Amino acid sequence: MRQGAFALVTGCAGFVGSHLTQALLDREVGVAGVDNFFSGFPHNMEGFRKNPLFTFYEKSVTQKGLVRWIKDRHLDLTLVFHLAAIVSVPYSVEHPLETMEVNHRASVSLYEEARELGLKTFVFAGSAAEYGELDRLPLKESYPDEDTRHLSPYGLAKFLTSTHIEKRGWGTALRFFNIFGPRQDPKSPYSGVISRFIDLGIAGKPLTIFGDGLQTRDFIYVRDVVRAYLSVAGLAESGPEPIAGVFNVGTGHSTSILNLAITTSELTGNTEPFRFGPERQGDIRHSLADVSKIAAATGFTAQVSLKDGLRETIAWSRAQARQVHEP
Ligand code: UD2
Repeated sequence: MRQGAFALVTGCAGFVGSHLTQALLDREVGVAGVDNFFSGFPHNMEGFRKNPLFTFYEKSVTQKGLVRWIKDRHLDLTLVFHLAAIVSVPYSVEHPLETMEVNHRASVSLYEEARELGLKTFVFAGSAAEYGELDRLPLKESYPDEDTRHLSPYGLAKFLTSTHIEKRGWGTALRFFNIFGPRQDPKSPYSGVISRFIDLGIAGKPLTIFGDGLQTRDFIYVRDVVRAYLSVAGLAESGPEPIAGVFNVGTGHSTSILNLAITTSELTGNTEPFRFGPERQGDIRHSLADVSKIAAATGFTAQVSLKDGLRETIAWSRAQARQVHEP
């Protein structure tokens, strides 16, 4: 095990959490993983469930004193990666109090425990949703303030937690733009556009574009997201010790949804014409990260192109589909 490196990963059975856990274990960092399967799945942990460096606890992050509880069992705990959250924006609109409880109050409480215990760092999973209605592109970490109008309780709760961490001057909040890759669940109506387009593309069904398709997003592949996590936590091959503050994690390039639909159709061999539906309520028009702050602090830049990420995700989805069909 890396000397002195042991991490708590909340949301270890989720899409991003499972990739991060695997990457930590690959680097011989021990991991205590926590998940309550609210939106994660046991099968996401298949690759590491039996790894001797990994211990799983089925728990909610709303449990008071969770970091201390883990520290009592893993005395070498030094790092916390807090990914467990209410992840659906529409769910947050319907359940604002639950969202504030999990994505803000419980998150701040875990953060304060980690700080009081004198751990090395605490990394919080923030979101581009923290920018709310702001449309000065590219989006800089310094733009949102108390007057920013958030479009959902999800965005507000994440913003309040990131701001708390920034003001304390210890620990990191990462504002992720649109993450995609293997293990992103395509089945919910609120799933990310890429997981839906790939799922439909492989099935040879028409893709639905909401609005004119000229809205744009900054899509980042999950492997790059994991690299960003490692770089801010002081675990990159070359790079600084843990850094503090709020940082965007995106590619700094944007793509229109129409362009994405064309590329995904080409790569999946789907020839069905697109359907156009009404614009989705509450959608932002454009989203693009200014990525200079994290690059200056850690040297991190995204490396996987959209096309390569799509190819890898399609290959994974096809393998999944085969597993379902072959007994
Ligand atoms: C992303 C995040 C969300 C929040 C938000 C903040 C994901 C999955 N969601 O929402 O958690 O952080 O950013 O701004 O990363 N679309 C279609 N057809 C479909 C599905 C989607 O045209 O079948 C469009 C949709 O209307 C939108 C775009 O694709 O304009 C991206 O949609 P999304 O749900 O993947 O992500 P976004 O940016 O709304």
